[in-house]
Amino acid sequence: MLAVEISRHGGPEELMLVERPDPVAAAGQVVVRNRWIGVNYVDLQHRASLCAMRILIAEDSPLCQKLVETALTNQPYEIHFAANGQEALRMFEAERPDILIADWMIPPPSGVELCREVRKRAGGYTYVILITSKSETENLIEGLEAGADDYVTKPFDAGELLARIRVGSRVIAMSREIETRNAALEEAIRTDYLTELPNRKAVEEFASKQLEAARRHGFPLWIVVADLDKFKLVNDTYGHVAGDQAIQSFAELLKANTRASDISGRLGGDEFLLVISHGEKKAILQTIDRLRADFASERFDFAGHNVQITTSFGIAGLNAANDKTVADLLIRADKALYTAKSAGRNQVIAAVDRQFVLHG
Ligand code: GH3
Ligand code: MG
Repeated sequence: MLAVEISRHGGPEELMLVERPDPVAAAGQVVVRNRWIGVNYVDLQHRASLCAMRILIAEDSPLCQKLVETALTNQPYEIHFAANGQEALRMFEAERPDILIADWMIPPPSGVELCREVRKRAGGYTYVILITSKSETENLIEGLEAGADDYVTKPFDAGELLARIRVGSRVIAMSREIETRNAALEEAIRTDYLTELPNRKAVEEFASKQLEAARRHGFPLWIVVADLDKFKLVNDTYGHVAGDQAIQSFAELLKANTRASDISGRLGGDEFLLVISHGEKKAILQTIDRLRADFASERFDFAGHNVQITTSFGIAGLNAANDKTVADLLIRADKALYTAKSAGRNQVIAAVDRQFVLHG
């Protein structure tokens, strides 16, 4: 028996894959336990679409509530009830259910108004089923235009409701899969493949946001450009794989020394960018010089050769009166880096008001 744990909303639920035939569960079934539904046995195929679905039911009639509850007995859904529109909206905000089943006629806001509210919210898709009476069915266009995906007419059959919920589950499962893939793609286009650091796009976007915030709230902002010294020689002498290893090692050092409020990224090649906020000049210079010294003291074993690699750094501090964009800061940080290179490399140069050599 294999145990898989999924964690959703306030506590782990348990998924166990039954590998051998069992008195109750057949092989290839997943045993689902959670606090709302007890124990259920679900085909593996339907695991993704069924076991994690959360349903919010906005229904004030006890009779109708009972009917829905009966329809969902022994089904692998998390069920929550709200007795009026206001409570439903509050629970919707807190729980973000996968499926909302709303009676058209509940104390305000009505089921249709709930639909409109739900569709205004950003975030993952919620499948909405309206419960209507015969007379409301005539106004169905209004319900569908308000954002409902489907409807059932009272008095409804438990089997029909369940079938419609299963349609919703399939739609939501697909929608979640697309959302997950989109999120992964978003992450990928902002991540450097070799180092898994934020890439140029990500780090420049972050820098722009920080610059706006720093100008608005008046906190210090520093842009640091780092470039490995004579790195082409490393590649030419020890090979590209050795070069990659050095780049990854420098990236690890950056990751370990970047605060959650800051960012370090790879601009490309052997060039990196750090965006640091809220620090005073002296502390920033010390931090960067410690990075320089730490990396310079690292020893690489490239095919039996003991190799050390140094880095040059250029720093620019935000001058709110003159720096309008990140590019303005980058130009000065690049100039400082250039000075560091021509002054002999393995040093940190800051260009704040004037350029000066800090460590040589
Ligand atoms: P300088 O001290 O002036 O910076 O000299 P340099 O040789 O480091 O010159 P430069 O920064 O222009 O060279 C960057 C080199 O980085 C060129 C290229 O061979 C190498 N490079 C770029 N991307 C990669 C990569 O992904 N992996 C490896 N191994 N090398 C790379
Ligand atoms: Mg270089």
